Amino acid sequence: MATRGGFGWLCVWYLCALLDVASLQGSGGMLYPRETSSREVKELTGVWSFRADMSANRNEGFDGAWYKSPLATTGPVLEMPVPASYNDITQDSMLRDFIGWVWYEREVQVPSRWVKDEGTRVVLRVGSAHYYSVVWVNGIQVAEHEGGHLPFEADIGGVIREDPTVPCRITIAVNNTLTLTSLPPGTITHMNDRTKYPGGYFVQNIFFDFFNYAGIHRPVLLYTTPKVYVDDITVFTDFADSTGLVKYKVSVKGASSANLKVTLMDKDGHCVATSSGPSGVLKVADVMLWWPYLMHDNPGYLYSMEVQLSASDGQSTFEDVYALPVGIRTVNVTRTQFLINNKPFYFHGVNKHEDSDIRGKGLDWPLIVKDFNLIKWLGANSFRTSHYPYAEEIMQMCDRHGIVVIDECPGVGIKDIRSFGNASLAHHLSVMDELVGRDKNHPSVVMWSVANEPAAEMPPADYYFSTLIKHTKMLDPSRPVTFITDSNYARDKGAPYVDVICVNSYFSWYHDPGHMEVIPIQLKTQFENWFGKYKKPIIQSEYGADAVPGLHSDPPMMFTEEYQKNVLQSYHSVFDEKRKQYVIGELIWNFADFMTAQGITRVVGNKKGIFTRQRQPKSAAFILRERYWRLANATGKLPPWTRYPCSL
Ligand code: GCB
Repeated sequence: MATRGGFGWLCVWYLCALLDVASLQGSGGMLYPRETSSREVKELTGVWSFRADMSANRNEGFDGAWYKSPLATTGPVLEMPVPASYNDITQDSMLRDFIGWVWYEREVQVPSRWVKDEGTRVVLRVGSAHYYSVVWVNGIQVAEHEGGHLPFEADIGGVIREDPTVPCRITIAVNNTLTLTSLPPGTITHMNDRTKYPGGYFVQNIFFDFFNYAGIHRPVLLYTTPKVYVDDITVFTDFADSTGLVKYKVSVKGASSANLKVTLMDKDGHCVATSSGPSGVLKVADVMLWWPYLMHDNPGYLYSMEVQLSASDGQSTFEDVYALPVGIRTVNVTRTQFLINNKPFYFHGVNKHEDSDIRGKGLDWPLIVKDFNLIKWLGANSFRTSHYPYAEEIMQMCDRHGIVVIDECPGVGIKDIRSFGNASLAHHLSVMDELVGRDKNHPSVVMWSVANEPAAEMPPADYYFSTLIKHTKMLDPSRPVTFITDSNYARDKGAPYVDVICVNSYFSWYHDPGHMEVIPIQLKTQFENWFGKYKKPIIQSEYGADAVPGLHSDPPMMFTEEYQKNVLQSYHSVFDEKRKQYVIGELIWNFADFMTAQGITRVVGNKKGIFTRQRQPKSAAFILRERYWRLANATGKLPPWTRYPCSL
């Protein structure tokens, strides 16, 4: 991790160097679709037609070309909400546990001015679909994408203009099968013993601990841009004394040259800096830095960077406008500290899942806003996107509220040696390209996590992780990189390459169950081993215990609220000792109970939440709340009105 140099040209040089390296990545941008004076957005949220392909080989949809005609003409359809996982919407257990292709379809009335104006690009964007998707418009394939959790899009202007009289029919086939090379990986086992299983019986094996929800999880949209348009923006920020620096690079598509005007506005809409051209540095006097929640009395300060493009193709003139929220802050790591704006930052936060009743992993605004309210109530300043990238809308909330994010890719459950091969690595690298491409401009994102608890003791892991981590640093030299390891100290391959060591451990739960008295000694040993060997700061990236809400016992027994509470408190006393040395954070597992596959260790899901799945607090939530506000008061700079126990 590079450290920030002095002000002036050194700073500018450093930012330029960052930008040149970062601009090496992927060809196309994935700017979040925003309405501006030159762009319109049409959400396709609502009820779509749906059918799961229950045929033995799951291929009837392709054999019968279900995309060629309205889905209802090829068989019965269900009504299915988008966005949502399909698994918990019906009463059919076959659909809940379905593996294979499902088909979604809806018709859209595209505004005629979009169709008539040949100078308008009409783009279809899928926020995420889980995992492999093929998209057709009016029977013509327009996109194919591998991987859930990340957006993909296609310019469909040509297709809809072929026959403007027909409504635009969008068909999306989504396959949730996990393979040795997908992320997360999985395997399929065919059960061929006819004395035990019916013909054609197969199961999906997964190596991670959350329900394999599937479907179209995030909004599907149509949006427009002019034919010549702002395709991507990359910003790196720095500051010295009271001057902020925003080094930017804008990439344009549709023309070889364009005039660009860049204006940075403050929150009140006042222009604070301007520039022109595809790259440059905006200098902001009396800068308002982006600060984390509870570290400053004005957290999450965002400027708006407005990029105005004008270009001509000889016949017409095109004008495009895009407004990107920009937070000015720095991130650095030393041997023992994590610095935001050169001040020590201690992560007191949570691990989450995108998970809720009925919706599964579908984006749901009431849930998102409730979760942010709970995070703030708790006094948490951060979370980790365990175990996959979260919705862009959530990242935007983090920017606005100053919630710091460790941004994790879906590299979870890499346990089979065959998932360390070249094809797996190539896919993992391209997922990192997509993730960094999508999230690089979020000030809330302070670190990339490339994997969770891989079987890093396996021989190919060293090459795999050194390549992956180097690649991620090449994509974004401005942020530290980590992978999440577990308490098995043998799994330290990769640790030499990371900037921060993140360790998950479940003492007195998966090891020595019921023996909370071993926590202090085992936790101290864990920290001393890792720091002793690598001399890098450490985050306790997971710890916790299951608690069935309403179950009590004293003395505490496993699965009761008292046991969960006491486990947390035993960890906390060691954190308090080590955070004065090199422990830079603690993230509880988990924010809320969440659904898992059925199994003998899970009673309708994982119960390590400090909130229930319905977001009601268990006893542990109050313990954590007291602690987090105490930590915030000790490590942050809080104005009196935010001091615990005020109500928010
Ligand atoms: C872990 C995993 C997480 C699990 C958790 C548990 O180490 O990273 O995905 O849910 O433990 O509760 O077992």
